[in-house]
Formats: sequence, structure tokens, C-alpha cells
Amino acid sequence: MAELLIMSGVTPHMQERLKAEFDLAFFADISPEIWLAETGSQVRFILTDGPTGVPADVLASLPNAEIISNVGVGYDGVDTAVATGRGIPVCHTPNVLNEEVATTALMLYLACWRNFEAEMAHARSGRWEALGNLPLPRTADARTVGILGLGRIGKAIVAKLAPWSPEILYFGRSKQDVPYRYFDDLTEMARACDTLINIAPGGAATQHLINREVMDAVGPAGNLINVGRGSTVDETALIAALREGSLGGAGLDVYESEPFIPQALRNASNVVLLPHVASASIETRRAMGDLAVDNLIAWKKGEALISPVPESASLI
Ligand code: NAP
Ligand code: 8YV
Repeated sequence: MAELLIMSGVTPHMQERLKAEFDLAFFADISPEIWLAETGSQVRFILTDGPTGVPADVLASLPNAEIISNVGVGYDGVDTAVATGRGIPVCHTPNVLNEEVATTALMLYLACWRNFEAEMAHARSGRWEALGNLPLPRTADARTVGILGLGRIGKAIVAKLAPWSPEILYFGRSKQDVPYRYFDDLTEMARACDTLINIAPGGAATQHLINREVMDAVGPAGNLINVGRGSTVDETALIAALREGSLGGAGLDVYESEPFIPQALRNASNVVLLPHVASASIETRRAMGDLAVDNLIAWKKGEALISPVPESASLI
């Protein structure tokens, strides 16, 4: 039997817990076409993560799938319309990663404004002794920060930025009851801020929302921080804007075609790059893994799901 198909995202700790409850099959170990045709009907439960999701052809080959549990809060790799249409709820891991992701956003913010990557390389290389100091960077204090996606993590980012006394602006589909200036136009917010932080979900609705016009509006003295999804930023336009200096700098954790990072970004001196590690601490990944496993066990036992995505509400 292969009742739980593990697409990705499993850790040894999660595997121990899952082994006690389910018969496991690992997508990495199978030849998908043959296996799915012969064994796909046995699969009732699916575990995956943000980058992998559940490809449409795989889901279509699992006629008895009952639930998808996603290790990660972003679930743009899962087609929730198809899942809902088939009566399959999707679960994710909100809240347990808010602080970790916010810490990463803060580190990128500080690194960009204070030119930390170049300063660290300067110290390590011995060039300080030979050449003296680098040109002075700009301060991280009292900036005007525009948040695209003032949700759970967006609010944690705002809280972590507080000691740097920023003015906070935000853009989203709806105005919230918060003491920050709301914009219903992203370009207008970009014009008003000197740091644009993206922490909105990926997917069709936010595809390339941060386009060249928005980047130019942030401007030559501004920084773009992306800890949301790579798909939200037009990466080709970003490379051009950084090269031409119409956008001052960028701090990036996510990219359009992960794990590929375009060489032009890797060569650019005005960017700070991370390999999609915003939630990547031992403690936070364990909490995310436990929540993803808890959802699967709850479902198997016929108990209420702990953290279904909003699109699954009609199924619960
Ligand atoms: P959340 O609480 O649902 O917040 C999402 C925010 O985005 C909301 O404020 C929402 O506001 C806004 N939003 C949603 N759709 C939008 C649209 N089409 N246009 C403009 N704004 C939109 O989610 P969260 O828990 O904070 O997580 C946010 C995202 O961060 C995840 O979906 C994931 O993609 C990303 N993330 C990345 C990492 C990483 O490792 N880099 C880690 C965790 C999360 P409105 O509803 O008012 O529009
Ligand atoms: C994870 C993420 O790195 O939660 C998310 O949306 O992007 C990250 O926390 C990813 O889902 C892999 O588990």
C-alpha cells in the first residue's frame, strides 16, 4: 500500500512521525508514469512543499486523493480550484513561521541599506588595509517602507522594523484597520516609499505586479526587498532596472525559476541574494513540519483540520 505520497518537504523528524501513522511512498523514488498508473489509486494523502506543489498531471493520476498538506504557508504550487472541485481540502502552515520570515526580511532590509555584503567582503578580503573604507552607505533609520501584503508576516515585519522608526505604507486589495497609510495603487505607493517590501502570495493574481514602472517609482535611491514569491517580480525588468540604476538596490530571497538565479543578478553589486531561506531555521522548520503532519493525522482520524487554506472552507 502507498496511502501517503510524499512529493517533497519531509524531514527525518516528520518521517518518523508519519511512518507511525501511514504507509509512505516517496515521489523521488518512483518512476512517475508507471507508478502513478499502477499505484496512484492507492494514494489518499499528499504531502508537499511550496516550491514543489502538486503538478496537475500528478493530481490527475491520484483518483482517490483526499487531502493535500503543504509544508509552507504559500501554496501557489497547488491548484486549489481543481482540488476544491474534486472535494480535496488543502492545508498549509500559517503563523508558525511569521517571526522567522520577518527576521529574514529585516536582515535583507539592513543589508541593503548599509551595504553589508560589500562591507563584509571588503573586511574579509584585506582590501580595507590596502584601500581604506568603501564609500559611505545610506542609513536604515527613519525610512518610508511600503509593504505589499500586510498580512500575518507583513505585520510581523512591521513590528520588527519598529526600532528603525520607519513610516509604514501598505498596498493590498483591501484597506485594513491599521494606523498606516493605505494605497490602492501599487505604483503610487512605490513613489511614496524608499523601500518596497513584498510579502504577498504568489500565483496569477500577483504575477509581475512589481513591474518596471513600480521599480522606477521606488527609484534610484530606493531598495526592493522580496521575501514573498519570485513570480510577483518581473525579474527581467528587475535586472534592467538595477543595471540602469533606476532602482537603487534589491534584497531577494525568492526568484522566478528557483533554484535558478540569473547570472546578471549574481553579478550585480547592488543586490543581496539568499537562496529561499526566509523560514529556514531548525526550530521554525520543525514547527512547520509538525503542523503539516498534524493536519494529515487529524484528517486520517476524522478530526477537524487545524489549518486549512481559505479556498477549502466550503469543504470543511
Ligand atoms: P497572509 O496573512 O494571507 O497575507 C497575505 C497578504 O497579501 C494580505 O495582506 C493580502 O491583503 C495581500 N494580498 C493577497 N493577494 C493579493 C493581491 N492579489 N494583491 C495585493 N495584495 C494581496 O499570508 P502570510 O502568511 O503573511 O504569507 C504571505 C506570503 O509570503 C505567502 O503566501 C508566501 O508566498 C510568502 N512566504 C515566503 C516565504 C519565504 O520563504 N520566502 C516564507 C513564508 C511565506 P488583501 O487580502 O487585502 O489583498
Ligand atoms: C518554505 C515558503 O521555504 O512558507 C512558504 O510559503 O516559501 C517557505 O517557508 C517553503 O514552502 C518550503 O517548505
